[in-house]
Amino acid sequence: MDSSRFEILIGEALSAHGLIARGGFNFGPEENAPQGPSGIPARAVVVVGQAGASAWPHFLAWRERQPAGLREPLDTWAREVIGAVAAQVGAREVSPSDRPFVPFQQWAMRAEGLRASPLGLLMHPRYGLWHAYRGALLFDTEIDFAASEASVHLCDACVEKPCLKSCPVNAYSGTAFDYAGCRSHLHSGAGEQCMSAGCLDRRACPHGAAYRYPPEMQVFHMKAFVA
Ligand code: B12
Repeated sequence: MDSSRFEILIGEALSAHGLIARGGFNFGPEENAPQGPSGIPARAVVVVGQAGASAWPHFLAWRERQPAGLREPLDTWAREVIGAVAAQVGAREVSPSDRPFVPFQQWAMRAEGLRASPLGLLMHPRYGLWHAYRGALLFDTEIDFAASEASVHLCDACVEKPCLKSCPVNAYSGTAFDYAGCRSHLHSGAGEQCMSAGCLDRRACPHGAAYRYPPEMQVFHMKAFVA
């Protein structure tokens, strides 16, 4: 099968779950690549994710059919649906939550030409900060990826940096994230606004407004973060 037909097949299989292929790349021969489907080091990876709330209704419909109290439901759902796509296209699925962690942001930077915002989240030229990675497909053979165009890094032209001015406890310094400070604020009761509407620094970014997560999705992620 030629590579463009192959990429269309992967895209169609993922879109049934509101997911998208976020680009990919071939591992170099000297790289310490994770195992591909046959157990040898993978030669190629396709990164899978969501833009805005594209996968949210699919996840909610799936969760209604699951037992109450299921732990880590979003990871479980993503592993299930991306695992099924992997089986269909002869790949091995890996999750951002697999231990040891695989370097999803480094992979995404290579796959999509993105760079990090001052918050550590990758900035996308269309989705802004409102996107995430749900898995990746590892292949035994190289893929003839279309050359990715260098994308504009919107943070370069952002002088005001509102994302560094909205957090009540200044959890983001621009170079590091004060995980403990953020969590203790959220647990203190004073973090009600963050818990109900989402991270204030992330929401302060003007880009990707059309992809901003809806309130119930923000609440879901904040609850997962403080748990
Ligand atoms: C551990 C982890 C965290 C830890 C970070 C602890 C630390 N200082 O390392 C904590 C719990 C703080 C965290 C928080 C969040 N995280 Co996080 N996290 C991860 C995870 C699972 C592993 C990171 C890692 O060590 N990777 C291994 C190294 C080798 O890979 P890497 O690509 O080089 O990793 C880079 C990141 O770790 C980054 N980094 C370091 N510290 C932090 C802190 C934050 C907040 C972020 C976003 C990145 C980041 O720097 C590394 C060098 O490039 C990744 C998924 C993954 N597998 O990578 C998600 C991931 C980086 N997180 C992500 C997100 C969205 C968040 C949150 C914003 C959302 C949330 N609700 O969880 C929060 C921030 C809280 C808030 N105020 O909203 C996304 C980023 C997506 C994007 N658009 O770029 C990822 C990729 C998961 C995903 N499913 O997409 N996270």
